Amino acid sequence: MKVFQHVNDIGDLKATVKEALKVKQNRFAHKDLGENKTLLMVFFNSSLRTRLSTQKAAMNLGMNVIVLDVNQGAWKLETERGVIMDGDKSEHLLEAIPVMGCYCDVIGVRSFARFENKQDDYEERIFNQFVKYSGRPVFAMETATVHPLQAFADVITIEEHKEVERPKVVLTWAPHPKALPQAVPNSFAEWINATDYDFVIACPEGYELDEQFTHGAKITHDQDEALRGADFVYAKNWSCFRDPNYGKIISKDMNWTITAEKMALTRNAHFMHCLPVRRNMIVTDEVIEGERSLVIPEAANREISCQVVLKRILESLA
Ligand code: AN0
Ligand code: CP
Repeated sequence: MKVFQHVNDIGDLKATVKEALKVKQNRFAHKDLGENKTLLMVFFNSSLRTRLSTQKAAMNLGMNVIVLDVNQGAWKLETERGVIMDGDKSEHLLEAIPVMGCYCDVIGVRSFARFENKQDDYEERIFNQFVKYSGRPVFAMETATVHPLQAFADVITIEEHKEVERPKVVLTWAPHPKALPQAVPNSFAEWINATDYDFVIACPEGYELDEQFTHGAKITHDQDEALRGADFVYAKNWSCFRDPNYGKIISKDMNWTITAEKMALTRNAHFMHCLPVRRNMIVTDEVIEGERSLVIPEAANREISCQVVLKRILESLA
């Protein structure tokens, strides 16, 4: 595997989840695979889980790890070609990327949507430059439009906790004070669409996601209707995808917060969120602390999803 960005990049999802559960049973079984191989993690944005779980996964495979926080200590990077660089940016991405490639064997990139230009975000301008110019396999640690390591961990978590063969999974928008990317819900939709689960997306009008990810899922603007009979409730805020409001907030409706009353509509559903989460905006204290909350097991599975991805990449280098 040379690029990891979409569910199709890992081949058969069922078989890959099986592989993940096997890795989880013995996470040091392949500790020689990464010997003398170096992972470079490049962060344009903050992280807690991705930063720690990706390092841990790499260490389980015997890799060395270098972390670069682009906005702390590195030169400020220009990303547009053709710009006269007379401002505060000392270096261009077009030199920085191949230089980074000199010092490592695999690169992980975190680069969120900037919401300046929808086309730039949805063409994955930053991530694709790493693919094109680094000369190394590259995987997404949340890019402008996707967060596949999270979605993969979420599918593993659902497989581990489902109580019926074909669970009803609800992805619901919830309110948040700041504009957030669509990457997490995009990938969640893409990966759940690759399973045979009953999948419903609930969001206020105007918050519909890009159909390239949601295609095939049921979409409703009635959260209560979506929650009825749900086995898993996956809450997340995102900003608008559709024009003319791309990257903007058009609702902060607190009636969409996941409360105990909302969870009572479900079939004793598990609560899920990728974290970080704003309590009592997205979800109440009571629900996130409740015994059906899976937020910590989801985070724990980030080590596993990443280890499977790194294993595939290392196997293709060998
Ligand atoms: C990010 C987002 O919503 O995409 C990262 C989530 C994993 N969240 C925030 O910026 C708060
Ligand atoms: N869920 C997730 O990716 O968290 P971080 O932003 O802390 O990495």
